Amino acid sequence: MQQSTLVPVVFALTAAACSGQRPAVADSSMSQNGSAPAAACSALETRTAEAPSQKPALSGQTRACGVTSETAYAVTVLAKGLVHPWAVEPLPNGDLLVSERPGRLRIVSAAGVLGEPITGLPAVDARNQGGLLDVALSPTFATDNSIYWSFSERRTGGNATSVARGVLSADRRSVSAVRVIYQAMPVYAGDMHFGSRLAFGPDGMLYVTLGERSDTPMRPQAQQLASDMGKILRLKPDGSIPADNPFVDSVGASRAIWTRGHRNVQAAGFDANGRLWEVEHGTRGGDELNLVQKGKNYGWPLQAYGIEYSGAIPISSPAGVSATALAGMEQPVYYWDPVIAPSGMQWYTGDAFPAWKGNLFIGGLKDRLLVRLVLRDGRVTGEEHLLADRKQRVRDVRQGTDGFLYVVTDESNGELWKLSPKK
Ligand SMILES: [Ca+2]
Ligand SMILES: [Ca+2]
Repeated sequence: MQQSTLVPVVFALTAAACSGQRPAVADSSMSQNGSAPAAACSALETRTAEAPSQKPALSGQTRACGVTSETAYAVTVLAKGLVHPWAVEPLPNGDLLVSERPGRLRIVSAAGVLGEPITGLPAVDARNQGGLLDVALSPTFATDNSIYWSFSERRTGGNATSVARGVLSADRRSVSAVRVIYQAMPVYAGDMHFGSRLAFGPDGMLYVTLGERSDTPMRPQAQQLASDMGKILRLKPDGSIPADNPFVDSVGASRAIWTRGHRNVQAAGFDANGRLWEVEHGTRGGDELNLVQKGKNYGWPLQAYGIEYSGAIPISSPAGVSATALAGMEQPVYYWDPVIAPSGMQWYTGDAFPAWKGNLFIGGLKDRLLVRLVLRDGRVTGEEHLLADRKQRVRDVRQGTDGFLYVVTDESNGELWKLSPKK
């Protein structure tokens, strides 16, 4: 099953990394030398914006400098024939848990042997964007083999995203003690914008990202505290509600809510400082990177960059008109116009690629590539697009215990890739 492919060595130190008066430098020095490169470099994105009249509220908020990796890596295709894989989750022993959207969970060994579907998972509603979604290991996995997964659950009158927990058997062929620990509400008869990613924080809590179900009548729910739609939730590992959630005392509110105003969040992760970030599918011209902070409002659908996918301008919001900057709502740290269609993210903390330490990797579905962002002081200072030559929709990216990056591609014949330093 294993098949290795080497990619050409890519080195920076070219005029493409930075132009103008500034000396040509690789991104690693650019991010450390205290300068502000945004004003004097070539943006990676050169295509026409969907909403060219919109201006960013913050400098460097879009179209960051193009940067080039000063590191050589090899890509190994560990598995092929996966059906719309949605999540890859490295296990402590180097094997990989992989979800397939139609409802299967498998283990691919570190050597690339594709395992049979793990039995015991409940049925999923695998239509369009729905199905088996993210997988996460419990913080206590080493002692109890507990795993969590999110999925589109068929319910009376429609469906919605749910989160389940189960225990992986010693032979890793089945899960037992399966319990749905949270059912997002309300139920809706649709097949889009289910989210979702699962991320355990340094506080031991489980953060669950959701979508707002896409259809225009559902959009206002992203702002409504009575609904889980368009929210990031914070749960105890057993699914109960932490007492310090921001809306636990708000009458009529879903007590699980951590933040609101999201469109469809399929990427979330904690950085080395324990801060939660998410990347969400925005409008046509409005994909966003956000720093997720307790109780805050991220705008959708009242505040948004971009235009309707239909081409309509402006975004139709409950108020009739959307704006790009409203009082009391958070600005994205960064946005993409045109979009990348983000899914899956990883803050790189490993030792295998020292040049990438502290960088943020994000899957890109639309242009079929892996995004690398360089950040400095909480702002994006550089962007690179990797793996575009493979022309596959990148659905998830995770760092293994070996410090390598693992990627799955959202295709009917999806693949699992390992990025390791080129010897
Ligand atoms: Ca995951
Ligand atoms: Ca927003």
